[in-house]
Amino acid sequence: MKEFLTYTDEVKHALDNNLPVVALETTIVSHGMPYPQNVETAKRCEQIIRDQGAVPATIGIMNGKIKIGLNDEELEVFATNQDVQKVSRRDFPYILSTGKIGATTVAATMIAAELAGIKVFATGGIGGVHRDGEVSWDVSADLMELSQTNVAVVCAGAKSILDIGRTLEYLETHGVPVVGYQCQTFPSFYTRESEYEVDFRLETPNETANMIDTKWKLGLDGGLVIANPVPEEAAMNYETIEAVIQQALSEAKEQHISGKAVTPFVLDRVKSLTDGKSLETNIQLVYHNAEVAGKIAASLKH
Ligand code: PSU
Ligand code: MN
Repeated sequence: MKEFLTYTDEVKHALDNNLPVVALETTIVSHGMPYPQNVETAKRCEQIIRDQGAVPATIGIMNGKIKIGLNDEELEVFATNQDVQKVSRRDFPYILSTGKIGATTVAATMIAAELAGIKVFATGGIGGVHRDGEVSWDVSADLMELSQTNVAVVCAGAKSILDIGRTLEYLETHGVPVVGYQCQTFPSFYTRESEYEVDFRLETPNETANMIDTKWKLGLDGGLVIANPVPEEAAMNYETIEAVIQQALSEAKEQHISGKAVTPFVLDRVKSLTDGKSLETNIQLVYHNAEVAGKIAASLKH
C-alpha cells in the first residue's frame, strides 16, 4: 500500500529524521465544518502543532494517492469542492482506483497514519455506536479501526448524538484503552463531561506518551483514545445541547437520512439550531486537541 502514499517535503523530512509528527483528518474539513471556518481551523491546527515542536500531517486522497501532508492549494480543494467523498476503511479501493477526491475519517486517517509511521493523531470527536444502534447497526468503522491500528487518537470524546455507553462498551470489548487526559469522566464533545467514567486518568504528555509506548512494546496492537475535554470557557450547556441533538436526530429520522450521511447531517443541523455556537465550540476543542497531541508526540521516544 505504500506505493499509494505521497508526502510533502516538511512531513517527509520529519519522518526520515524521526521528528515528532501529528496526523490530522480531512473529513472534519470537507464534511464537518462550513467554509471558510474549515480551512482557517485546519491551518491554525497545523500551526498549533508546530508551536509544540511537532510537524503536522493533514491527510487526504487525490489523484490516486494518499497525501500525507497537504499544501495550501490542496487544503482549499478539500474545504470547497462539493464532490469530495467521505472515506472510511471500505472506501479506499474505490476512491484510489477512480482518482476521486476523498476526505479521510478517523478510521481512514488512522490507516494512512500507520502506513506512514505516524503515531499520534488529533481530531474533534471519534465516531461511535449511534443511538438506536442496536436496531440500525450504525456503528462507526472508527471503533473497529481503533481495535487494530496502532495510532493514538486525541479527541474531545464522542458526541452525545451517539450512544456513549455502548461506544465505551465496544472499546472495552476490543481492548482499546480510553484515557482521560486530566479528566475523570469521558467528555462528550460539546461538554466536558458525560455520565461515564474513563478507564484511566493521566495528567501529563509524558505519562501519556509512556503509556502509548508501553502498549505497543507489549505487542498489543490497536489504538488508544486520549480523551481531552473542551476547554471550560468554550464548553456548551449540557441541557441546551441535549435538546438540540434530540431535535436534529428526529429530523434525520423523518427525512430518512441513513448510513454515512447521518453524522454530517446532524452536525450541520446542530450548528444551525445553536446559531453557530456549536461551531465555535467545535473549533476550540479541535485546537485544544492539536495542542495536546503535539505535546504527546514531542514526548514520545522515537
Ligand atoms: N465528529 C465530529 N466531526 C466530524 C466527525 C466526527 O465532531 O467531522 C467525522 C470524523 O471524521 C469521524 C466520522 O471519523 O465523522 C464518523 O463518521 P461515521 O459516524 O459515519 O463513521
Ligand atoms: Mn455510521
